[in-house]
Amino acid sequence: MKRIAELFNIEGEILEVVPHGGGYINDTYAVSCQREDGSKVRYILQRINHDIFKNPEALMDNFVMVCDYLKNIVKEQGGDPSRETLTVINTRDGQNGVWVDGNYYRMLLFIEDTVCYDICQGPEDFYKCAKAFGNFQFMLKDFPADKLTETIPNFHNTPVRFQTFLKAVEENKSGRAHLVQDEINFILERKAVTDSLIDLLNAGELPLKVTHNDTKLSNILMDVKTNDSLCVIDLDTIMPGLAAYDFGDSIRAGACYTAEDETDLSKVYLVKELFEAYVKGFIEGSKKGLTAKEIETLPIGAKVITLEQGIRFLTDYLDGDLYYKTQYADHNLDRTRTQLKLVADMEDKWEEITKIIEKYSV
Ligand code: GN1
Ligand code: MG
Repeated sequence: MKRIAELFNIEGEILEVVPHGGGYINDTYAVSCQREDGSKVRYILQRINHDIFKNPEALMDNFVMVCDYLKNIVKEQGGDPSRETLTVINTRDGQNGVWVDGNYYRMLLFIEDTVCYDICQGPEDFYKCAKAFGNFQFMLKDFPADKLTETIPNFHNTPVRFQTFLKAVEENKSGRAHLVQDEINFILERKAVTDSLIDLLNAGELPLKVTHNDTKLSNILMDVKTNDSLCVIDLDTIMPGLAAYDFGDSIRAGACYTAEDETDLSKVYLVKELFEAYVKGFIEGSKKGLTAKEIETLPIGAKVITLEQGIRFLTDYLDGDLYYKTQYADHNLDRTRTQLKLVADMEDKWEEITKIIEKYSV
């Protein structure tokens, strides 16, 4: 990894390269360096999983375009672009990334004195995340969407995810389908749900925007000094999408006090206070950039994206764990179950959820 890190335009001597973070797709390392004057600087080195992101160069073009665009806005807003946005470190010959032995790598500046959470720390914290993701969408409102390559086509096209799932059930490559009949049936019964957001988009009721598409809690860096949200990270799936995707993915991942792979399902449920904190923060962060219909349909986003994630985990379980990194045999199944439990709980609390949304309607 040291040899690869040296291909980039980094300062000083490399002291060490160690694995970093908990992503399911790419491999991430922290690179520590020492400058001649003795001061330290760190970088993030990532191997992009090219089985999933088929065109890493195009992905990096998106990445750099969005970072440059955001840096200008942050500057205009009086912020610090080196901490509030990601900084791509080019290779020594000026590229955004490099292929080494059949793998593609990129380098970013490490943003020091920050922390990110896998599990929600409470309503106040979640509100801050919501404001950051809402503001992220606001900052990109005039970004030319047609310049972006779709890094993963149909990423949040839930009906397509549903069809892929049906195929996985039929093919049953792992031979595990008989073990998960309850989960399969739960999803089959909700086919109509998988169509609901796309139907609203196709009917022209929701606007297509530039969205982040992977707005889980751990994709926000919190500043340990100010205890505020600082920087939205993981820009690999920035593509045209719906506000409800970003809202929904955050609720899915953060509006409960359990990890994505919690096995005690009695602990997995939608926490209304967290849901409300996120609604408030997201709407404020979006600075009146959401239409009445967008706000009204946010709960649909939460349900659809949570169900979609359950579908994606179960599809991978049936395929034999080819997509997500797993730590043990039933990892994808445990992840599936938390998502489906959350969907069921959202259904139970639907009336209360929509009441919360009404409170914040424009
Ligand atoms: C993956 O790699 P990571 O952890 O940022 C996935 C997301 C899922 C998430 C579930 C490209 O994100 O879509 O929501 O796992 N990313 C991709 O935790 O599929
Ligand atoms: Mg990601």
